Amino acid sequence: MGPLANQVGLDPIGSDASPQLSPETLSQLLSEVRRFVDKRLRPLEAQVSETNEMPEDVVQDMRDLGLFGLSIPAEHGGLGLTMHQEVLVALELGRVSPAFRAVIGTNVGIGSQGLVMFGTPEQKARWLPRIASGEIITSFALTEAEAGSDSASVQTRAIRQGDSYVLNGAKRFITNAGRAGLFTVIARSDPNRAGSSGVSAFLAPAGTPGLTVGKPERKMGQQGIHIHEVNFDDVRLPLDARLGQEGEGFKVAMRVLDRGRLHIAALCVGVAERLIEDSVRYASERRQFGQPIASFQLVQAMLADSKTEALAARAMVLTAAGKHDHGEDVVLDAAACKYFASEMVGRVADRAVQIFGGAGYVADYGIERLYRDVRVFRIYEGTSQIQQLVIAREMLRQQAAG
Ligand code: COS
Repeated sequence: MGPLANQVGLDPIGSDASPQLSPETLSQLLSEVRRFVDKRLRPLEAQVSETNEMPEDVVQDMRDLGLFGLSIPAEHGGLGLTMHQEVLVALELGRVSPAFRAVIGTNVGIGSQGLVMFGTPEQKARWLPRIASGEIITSFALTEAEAGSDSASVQTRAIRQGDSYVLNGAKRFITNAGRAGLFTVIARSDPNRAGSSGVSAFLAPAGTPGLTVGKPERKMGQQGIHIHEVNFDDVRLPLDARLGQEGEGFKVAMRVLDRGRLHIAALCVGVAERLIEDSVRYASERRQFGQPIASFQLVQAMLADSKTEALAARAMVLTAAGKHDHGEDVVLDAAACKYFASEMVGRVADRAVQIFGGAGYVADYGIERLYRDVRVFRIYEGTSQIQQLVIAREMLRQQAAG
């Protein structure tokens, strides 16, 4: 039993969990995550935000609970959750400052899924068990100064020289890079091809000579989790460090992002539900004009709008995750979920500040912190504008395909 289990009486999530969790095991997992969030993480929110540091024992507790391996197949030591099950866990993890979820976020999402989908048996055997256990943290290095939304324009080069690829370039805003043991790097392997077809994906272990990580950026929210610049200066990788075929890197990135969008959308719903609960509680306690502000219809309207939108987003995410698990193409659905849920939680957070009034603007109440935390959901893993673009393009493609 890990320290968490000792502290709050939890059983570590079983390492023998199969890809098809029984309904009982799933419900046990969800209640353990909820207890972990409520009893262990929520009391630490303010401290993590103020110190901008994630306590190492919390990271260890996450390892003990199996959280780093949610999406890693059971044969490689993870819990092997379906997308629907992963989304249910993400809904629970959203009930606390999203900085905590970000600790495991890359291992569950963008840092591991390229390997899961495109890795060779040898690459999977080498890395996935250590990713699933949380022994190593992963990062996804796509974004550059001139390539964020326009992912096909990456300038970082990976030039083949004999039995190596030599990487040169700079990535930025890379989540968890300071802790990462493994980077999935999207780089241009064919400098003669300008677009997506000249791009490949690579697995670059931390500590490879020439791979350096810059200091953490100072950012608006989600303190305790860090983003960094990552530099590649003649970083030499063996040929078997390439993930997928040469020229397939853009597809790797897009497939990874498609999946991640459902997880992020669920997280947005979780944070919204938390903000709504806090708003209802505060509105019931806070008195003005001789009565709780919850009795005023204009306050009720804000609560009703937030609840309605959160329910809609929840339904969208669960439906899309189910479609994903049935093998359906969810490119449009995932983009729509990420778009709607991230915009929704922005509105919900804004109304929460309004309902809390002056207290919503004061740090001690925690609402302004969540207001700042959720802003990035509309930006990272594809901006709202990129999601709109993806949705419309898919609609037109489907129309053209008849
Ligand atoms: N899954 C698999 N393949 C995909 C795909 C997907 N979701 N989306 C595109 N592709 C393929 C296309 O089929 C095309 O293949 P072919 O050349 O064989 O036809 C290739 O990739 C290029 O696609 P496309 O021409 O559509 O690429 P664009 O440069 O026009 O870019 C957008 C498309 C803008 C949608 C893409 O760059 C994107 O999603 N950008 C946002 C990335 C992002 O989320 N960044 C955040 C930072 S990373 S945390």
